[in-house]
Amino acid sequence: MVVLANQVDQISLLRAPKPDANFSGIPVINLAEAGSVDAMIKACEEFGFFKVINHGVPINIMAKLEEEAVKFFSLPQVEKEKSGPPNPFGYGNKRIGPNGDVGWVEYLLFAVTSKPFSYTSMPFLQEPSASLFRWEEREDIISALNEYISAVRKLASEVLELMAEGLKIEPRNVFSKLVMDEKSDEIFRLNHYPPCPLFQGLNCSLTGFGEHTDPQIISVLRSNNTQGLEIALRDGSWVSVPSDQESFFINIGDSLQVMTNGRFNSVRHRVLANGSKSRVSMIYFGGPPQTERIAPLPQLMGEGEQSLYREFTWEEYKKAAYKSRLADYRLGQFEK
Ligand code: GA4
Repeated sequence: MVVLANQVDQISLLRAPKPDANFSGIPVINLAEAGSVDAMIKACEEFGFFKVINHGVPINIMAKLEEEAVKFFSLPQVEKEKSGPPNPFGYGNKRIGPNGDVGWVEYLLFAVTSKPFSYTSMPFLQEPSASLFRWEEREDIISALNEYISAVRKLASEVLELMAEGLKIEPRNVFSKLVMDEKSDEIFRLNHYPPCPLFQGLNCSLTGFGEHTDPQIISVLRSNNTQGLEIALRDGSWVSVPSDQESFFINIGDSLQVMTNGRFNSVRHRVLANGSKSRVSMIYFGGPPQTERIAPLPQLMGEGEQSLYREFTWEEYKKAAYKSRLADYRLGQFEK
């Protein structure tokens, strides 16, 4: 009976056919090159998405966290469930968010905080919702998470500063200060898309994580060498992003789209699970403090230009997001 229920789950997530061949047009931004700022702005406008190379984050920090994530996801299901359910933080399996979305994915969601947390070894992470898992005894994954999050948070801030430079607005930290603030609302997510034996060898795939945009300012994603991520281009067509375990992928979130009055595009993306190979991804979501007013920056408004959005705070937007389905166009209700 359990087996049958599992198979029905898989069938309802079935998509045909398998993802198209890799798209070769993903913008690549070389952080070690001075001239990359203009290319970054173009990528934010055209795609809301780009890949970052020469980012300065040591590969071993990425590899270590991947290793620890694989160890966690290989635990027996009952062990993993001790860290769930993910409302909103903790272990989740197949159910995404509170409104009925499902995907062929299991994950861990963490709140990131700059306030010292009671686990001395865990300065950045808040406890997942259930503590039966005894996180305080999992030193290895906790230290890998902390090391990784510190590095990626710094990278997010650097990228946001380059964006301000490219847009020729002052101060340089106009975006980055929002995610670096001690009250900033940051989330970290480890995703595991397991293989799916039922569909191995068939020319089809499963919805791993359905299409959506990220509500925050910026997201920084790193995955292992398994493909699956797709982004929507401005014309609505979907392209497959070639995996690259040594690089990071940057997503523009809805809040940055609003702050640039629609100049930057928050990218719609999704993940297809391919049936035969595990995909592991780790994503940092940089959001502002709850009370922050999200509105177009006056420095970016041309003469007579009107805001496309009515005013709202990050807290309001987040509340609305958690009432929505994954694929909803969440900015719609805030448009003028
Ligand atoms: C999408 C981006 C992040 O993964 C996330 C997701 C969140 C969740 O998984 O709990 C949401 C989704 C995300 C947006 C709409 C709501 C909330 C699931 C969902 C249906 C952690 C986030 O911040 O928003």
